[in-house]
Amino acid sequence: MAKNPKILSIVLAGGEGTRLMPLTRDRAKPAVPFGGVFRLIDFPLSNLVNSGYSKTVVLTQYKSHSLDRHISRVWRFSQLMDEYVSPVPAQQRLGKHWYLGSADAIYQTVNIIEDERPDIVIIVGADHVYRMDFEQMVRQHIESGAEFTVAGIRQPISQSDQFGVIEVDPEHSNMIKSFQEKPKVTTGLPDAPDQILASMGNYVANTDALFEALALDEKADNTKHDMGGDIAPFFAERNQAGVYDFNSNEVPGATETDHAYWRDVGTLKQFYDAHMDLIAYTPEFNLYNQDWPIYTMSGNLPPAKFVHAGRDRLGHATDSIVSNGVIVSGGEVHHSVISPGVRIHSWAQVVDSILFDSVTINRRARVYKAILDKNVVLLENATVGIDTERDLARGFTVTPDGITVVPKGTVV
Ligand code: ADQ
Repeated sequence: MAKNPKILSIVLAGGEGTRLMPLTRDRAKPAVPFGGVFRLIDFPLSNLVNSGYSKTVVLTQYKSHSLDRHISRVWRFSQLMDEYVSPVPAQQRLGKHWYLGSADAIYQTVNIIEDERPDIVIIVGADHVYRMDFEQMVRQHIESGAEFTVAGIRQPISQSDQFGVIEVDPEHSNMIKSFQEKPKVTTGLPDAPDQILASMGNYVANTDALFEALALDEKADNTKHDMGGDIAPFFAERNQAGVYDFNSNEVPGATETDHAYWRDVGTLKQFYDAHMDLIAYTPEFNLYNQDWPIYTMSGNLPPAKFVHAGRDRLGHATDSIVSNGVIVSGGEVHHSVISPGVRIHSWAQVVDSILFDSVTINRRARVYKAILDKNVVLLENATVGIDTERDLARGFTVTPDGITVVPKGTVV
């Protein structure tokens, strides 16, 4: 391995995100808004840039229009410096099919990777909220001599069937003895029987070894062409898979509470809960850490404005995140995340909720424990989340935990 290996990052951004419906009805999961001004993909891309890696291809597939637009608007780097984030749509280069799985997605873009001739590739998913310095993982990968390294984090054993589960080699704690994708596990870790070591879906690989594994996988029967299901187990079987402990990752400016914060936001409940983490009194995930910024661009908007429209109409927000371009005029916002361009009018109430771009809440309307997608309008006196039976009857999604989700553009 060269002293300064050439590194290319690949972001897997083709997942459909069916469990986030209706938020993924018109957009790919990595393009789903998060935290008022961000999109999910801003988290992995910011982590890569902050780690010093500025050549990235983003593999897109389903409903990628708003994702492509976001990437080309926000993530355009200096061509002069040869730094880029480049969206690569499914090519159907190798046959008349879309990507079969995440491994196939990479295999079909081998020509693009070869153009860059990297020594090492970093492969990351696009649907998690976290801060991570990938440079520390790359360093361990090189030092261990493994061909392939998986980032691991402890998770409750009850969730083993949602993750790749790593069994560490007792002789070499940096190496993986076995890797199983989404098994139902009954035995936990030796020092924590109620936990497993889960794959975060982030990998570092030597390019040659990865190409070899992908080529074998492409020809194999009995494969889902999946990075977690097929490629990680392949390297584990030949004793070439290392494991990187995310808990050891140090990011500048991290607090004790948000050190090693990582959330899968694949379900509406997880998505909602991760938002509530942002607005906690001591935030579990601190968006204000400017030593490791999360980058985005949210339009040319003026600052948020709060208007007292009369004695009983004190426009205000408490325990909330309020974005630029918002006007709260005589209404009340509590414990909520408000995206750019939202309007909240007199006597209206928004509590425990997430409002996407340009939502309008008219006079006396009330919102409780809800996610309102872009351009939703609540007419005067309308309610959402107050009567979940009624919300269901109106065709809205209501999660088992009672979070109501109203699709883009609905007038209520
Ligand atoms: P999942 O998230 O269930 O588990 P998958 O659906 O393959 O795995 O998604 C992984 C990433 O690849 C996501 O970012 C997704 O958007 C993207 N992706 C999926 N199919 C794609 C395709 N055809 N083209 C491009 N991108 C695609 C994975 C691992 C587990 C690990 C969890 C952690 O497989 O081992 O534990 O992530 O959440």
